[in-house]
Order: sequence, then C-alpha cells, then structure tokens
Amino acid sequence: MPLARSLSVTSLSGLEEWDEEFDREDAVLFEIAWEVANKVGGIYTVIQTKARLTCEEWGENYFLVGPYMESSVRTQVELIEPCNATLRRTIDKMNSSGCKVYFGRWLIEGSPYVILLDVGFTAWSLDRWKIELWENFSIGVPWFDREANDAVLFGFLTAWLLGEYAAQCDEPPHIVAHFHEWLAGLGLVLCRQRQLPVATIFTTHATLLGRYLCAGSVDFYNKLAEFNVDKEAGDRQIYHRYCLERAAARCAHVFTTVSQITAIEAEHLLKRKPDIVTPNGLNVKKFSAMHEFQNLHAQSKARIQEFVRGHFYGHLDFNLDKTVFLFIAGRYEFSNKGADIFLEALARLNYLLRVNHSEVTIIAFFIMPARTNNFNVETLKGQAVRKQLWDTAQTVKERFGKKLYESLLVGQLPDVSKMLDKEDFTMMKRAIFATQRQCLPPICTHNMLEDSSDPILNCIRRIGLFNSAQDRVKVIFHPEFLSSTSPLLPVDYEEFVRGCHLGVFPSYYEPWGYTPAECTVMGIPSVSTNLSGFGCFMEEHIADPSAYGIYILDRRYRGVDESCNQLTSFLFQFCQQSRRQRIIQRNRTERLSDLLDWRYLGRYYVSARHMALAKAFPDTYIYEPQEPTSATGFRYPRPASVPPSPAHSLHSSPHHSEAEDEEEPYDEDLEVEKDRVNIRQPFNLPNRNKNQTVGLPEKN
Ligand code: G6P
Ligand code: 1S3
Repeated sequence: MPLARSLSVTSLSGLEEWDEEFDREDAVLFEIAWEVANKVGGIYTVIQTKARLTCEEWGENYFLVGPYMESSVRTQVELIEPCNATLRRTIDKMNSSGCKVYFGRWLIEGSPYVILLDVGFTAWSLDRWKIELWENFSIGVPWFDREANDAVLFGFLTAWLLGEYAAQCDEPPHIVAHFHEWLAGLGLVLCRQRQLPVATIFTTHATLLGRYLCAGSVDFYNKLAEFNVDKEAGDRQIYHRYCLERAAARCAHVFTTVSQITAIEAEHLLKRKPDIVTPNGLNVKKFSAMHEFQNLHAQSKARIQEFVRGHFYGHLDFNLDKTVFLFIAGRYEFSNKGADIFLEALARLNYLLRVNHSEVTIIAFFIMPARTNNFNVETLKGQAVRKQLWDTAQTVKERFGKKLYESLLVGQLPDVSKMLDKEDFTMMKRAIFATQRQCLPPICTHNMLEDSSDPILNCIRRIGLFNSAQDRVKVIFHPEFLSSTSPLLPVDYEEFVRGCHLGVFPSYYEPWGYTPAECTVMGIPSVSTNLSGFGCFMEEHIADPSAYGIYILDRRYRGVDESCNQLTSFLFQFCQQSRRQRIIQRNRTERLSDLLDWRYLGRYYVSARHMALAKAFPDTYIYEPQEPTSATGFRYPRPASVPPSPAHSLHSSPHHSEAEDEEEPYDEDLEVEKDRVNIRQPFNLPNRNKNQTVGLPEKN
C-alpha cells in the first residue's frame, strides 16, 4: 500500500513554501546514533529536536536505534511491546540468541519509537567480532580503547538488527538507515558488506582527525590538503577509530555533514566529498505575543542579578542596571571553542572601558564543565550573605510597617524619625558589617581539581582580570552545567541564556555550533565565527548579520591578534548600546528563528533520504534534485535601518535616561535610523599572539 505523506513548510515567515511529495512505498526509516536517549554532546540535541518532524513524516515507520543505558532509560524511555509483528519477531529472535534488545517510546516531543541495544550484555561476542573486523576489513581495535570496543559491539548489533528485520519482512523491504558519527558507523559498513536491502546514509558531525588536529597547535585550515591522514591518525593513536569513520563515509550511499566548512574538512580528511549538507535545526517555540520573549529576558536577568548581588557582596560598587551579561558555554575545549581569544578580548575591553570612563560593567560567564570538588566556600558564603541582607531588610520592613499601621489606627501621621529604633539600626549595622570581606569576589565558583594547570584560570592569571574594583570587566567561571536545583545560581541553561545579553562563541573548530543557534531562537544576540558551521550558514542567508545581532568574527582571513581586536570591537560596540537599542536588536535576532527551525532545515534530511533510496533501489525510486530554491538562495534582507548603534551620541534630549528607554513607545526602524552614528575605533593594542592568518585550501 503506497504511503504518500508530504512534508509541507508553509508557516515560516519570509521563507519560501516547500511541499515535497514523496511516495515512499513501504519504506521504513531507522536512525542510529550512540546519543539516542543518551546525552553526551551535540548529536543528542540533533536527534532529540528533529524527532517531532521526522515522526510527522514517517509515522509508525520511524525507529531510533541507540545503546541501552539504564540510568537514561529510567528517566527518558517508556518500555513497551514492539509496535508491529515484524519487529516483534526480529527482537524475539535476537533476544533468544543472546542479545538484550529493548523497545520503547522516547518521552520527548514526537514520542518516537526507540530500539535500545544492550552492548554490555553482548560483550561476550567482542573478540569474535573483532576478529571478523580484522579479517574482513583489516581494522584492528586495541583492547584498551573502551569507546572503540563499544563502537564494535554497537555496530555488529545494529547490522544484526537490520539484517534480521529484513529477513522477517514478508515482502522485500525498503529500509533507510541513517547513521550518525563514527561510533555508529560500523553498522553501516557491515550492512554494505552483507549486502542488506538497506539504503544507507552517514552523517559526520565533526571529523575525528579535525577535532584532534585543531586542539593541537596545527595550522589546520591552511594545511587541510596536505595532511598525511594515516600518519596523523596513527601519531594520535586513533588510527582504528579513523578507519571506522572513513570506512563508513566511503561505504554510505549518501554521505552528509552538518556544514559547508565541515564538508571541505571531510573531503580532505575522509577523502569523500559529502553529497549534501544537512544543517542542524531546532524546535522553535513561537510565542503568541512578540514581547513575551522580552519579558522572559527581564525575568531571567533579574535572577542572574540576584546571584551577582551575592557573588560580589562587599564589592557591589557598580550599577547593576548598567551591567551587561556576556557568556560562553559548551564542551571545555579551551582553544577549539575560542575561550582563549574571548579572555584576551575581555582584557582589551577592560582597558577600553577604563580609558573611556565608561559607566558600563561587563560580567562574563564561562560555563564549561571541568573536574571539580564541588562549590567553594567563598561563593556559597556570598549567597548566604545576600540572603541574610534580604532577611534583615524584610524584618526591618515588617517592624516599620507595624509601627506605621499603629500610628494610622490612632489617626496620626507617623513621626518618620522615630519609625526605626536602636534595635533596628543595630540589626542593620550587623548585617552591613557581615558584608565586609578580605578577598576579591572569586573568579571560579567551584574548587577545581586541576587548579594550577587549568587553561582558563591560567589565562586569567596572565591577563590579570581578578574582579577588582577598577576592573570594568568581571569574570565568573562556573565549571559545571547549570541546573535549576543549584544552591548558587538556580536556573537552567535556557533561563540563563534568556537572561544574558550576548553569547560569545569565537570557536576555531565548530562544525555547526548549537550554542549561538539556541541564542538566536531565544532572541539573544551572539558572536560566532566564519570557521563555524552556524556562522557560515548565517552569513550565507542574511544580508547584514550584525544588524540582526549575529556578529560573525573573521577567524579565517585574519591573524589571531586581529581577530581578537575585531572581537574586542564587537564587544565594545555592543556595550555602548542603550537599552532601547538592545531591545530593538533582540527583536531582530528573534525574527531569524524561522531560519533555524527544523520545519525549514528538515528538508535537507528529506533530500538525503530520497537520494539514498534512489541509489539503493533504483528500480523503485528516482531522485530528482530540487531546483535550488529557498534552500540555497534565500537571504534575509538588510533591515530598513542600520544596526543599533552606540548610545552616548544618540539622544536628541540632553536629559535622556535609561528609564526613558523603557517607557517611550518607539518605531523601531525610524528610531534606529535616527540613531545612525559611526563608532570610532579607539584602540590599537600591541600584538600578544602570533599573527597568523587562516585560510582554506582552494577547492578543486
Ligand atoms: C525586556 C523587557 C523590558 C526591559 C528590558 C531590559 O525588553 O521587556 O521591560 O527593560 O528587557 O533590557 P536589557 O537589555 O537592559 O536587559
Ligand atoms: C558536534 O558536537 P561538538 O560540540 O563536539 O556536533 C554538534 C551537532 O552536530 C555540532 O553542533 C558541534 O559543532 C560539534 O562539535
């Protein structure tokens, strides 16, 4: 019975309609990744956010395949009986042959079916499978590489599952199997070697060699075409992993990567040019009222400010209303994620703000998990002191209120000078005395296990940003992911992002980069780079990215020092904006979210599947590439006016105040046009870093 579902994209403002009819007959889609119902990194976000759209498209014929991890399953998966007879027979057969295969629904949007394979339970087969791997493919996996051993078990189990499923079907099936990343890649290689009726797709989200090479001191992008890949992999003791990855990329009917820049990397390091780029999307939540996300910003910011009050107790000599919150977050890869140049730029910004006598204070948060031994005492004490001040204020307020009430009861206006007595003053003085501290507010919120060798802390020691009173830039390093149950900063990541003003992600190696994408859909401006998939994608689709709060740092054609100056300039411009300009800019940023919605970006996955089916089953499927439409050609136009510009030269009224920013109604574009101004570039700092430009090898 032909199944003709269509996926239509009609509701996205500005983006072209897209309606793809595809008769996929009896096809079944399996999507296989180590991060299915198992949060490790970015691939989890890809699979989890995409599930709803893929379920809408494939309905009961969509199955995610991942490893069985008891702790995750307990909290995320509802185990149920297999949903159809073929799958039941498949799973029963495997389970009666010494495997443990579970079937369930993943409790996320779309509630997709999941098939979970217990790799530990089948560890008894590891040696036999490794021999097979060696004999058939000459790939030898060393015993000590636990992750690679898991990849072998997972790969053989996946191929077994797909082969068994095909054998259990009454009619010859049309299976599409989409494998993500090297950890899942062996299943694909085995499907091809065993000639299973499976159309295979392999997506790489980062190449193994790319990640390793970039983390070292290699001039990665300039040397891409020159690397002796086997030697480089061997030198880093990842040759077997590299072979698994490269074999999967080479064997797939369709090979994809998440961005154009990773496509070039893959072409050189994996020796295959991707057939299609499948960018990462998000599930965009649209609010019914435009200002709702702005209100959320104000609420979340208030929670961050509360934390800051405690953290800086005794040193709150700056105006929180004129404080701008910046942050960087992600996997702790110091230079790959650009924490190095962010710190350097903060030091330069500090200098600029000081010499310009700026009233603005910057607080830069580093949210990157490292090995710690819990929160440190000084940080916890800060929150305790803040709480004590709050309680004291409440007590005095109550006593004051009672006296006021009693006075009114007897028909007298109170004598204000007698409303507070000695006891009240003693209580307040005691509370104020408790806020004295001998040390500066801490940089790090936790006790670091490797304090003396930690790259962020060492860099801060070198550049001297110690949260002193003179510093206009303060730094807080929170080496743990955020959680709403934290005694320190009780907000989850989303709430934190909403409360900040700017996300800063100056990555050197970033195949896609979910962090700036998440900022965008929440209407928070961000800095990314032209070496990140996200940055390149936005550059391609937006005529004037910075007008929309998408600052794209040039790390490709500029030296490190120059990029650092450019970042400093972005930050300096940003913190000169008035509140009104920030509000306008957030509105613009949020307008871009449609571009990052899976409802728009899902089309690339659809094309990849069509392409794979047509290659594997040419008698049944034909793939005709879509005309390049919005997918390739769409560009957000330049906004009617220039980007919001610095505050101090803007106001026609000499008595302008921040309060006015909030109250006055305004016409965005008119207002911004009025605010047009050129900002000066007032600094020329000495080079601290090597001045090496980064290009990409010419494409053939
Ligand atoms: C949102 C709120 C406003 C608030 C503003 C603060 O737009 O709706 O009420 O004044 O945020 O913006 P800021 O950039 O200063 O945090
Ligand atoms: C990778 O995770 P990462 O942070 O190690 O995959 C992500 C999902 O495709 C991608 O966004 C990121 O750039 C890669 O680096």
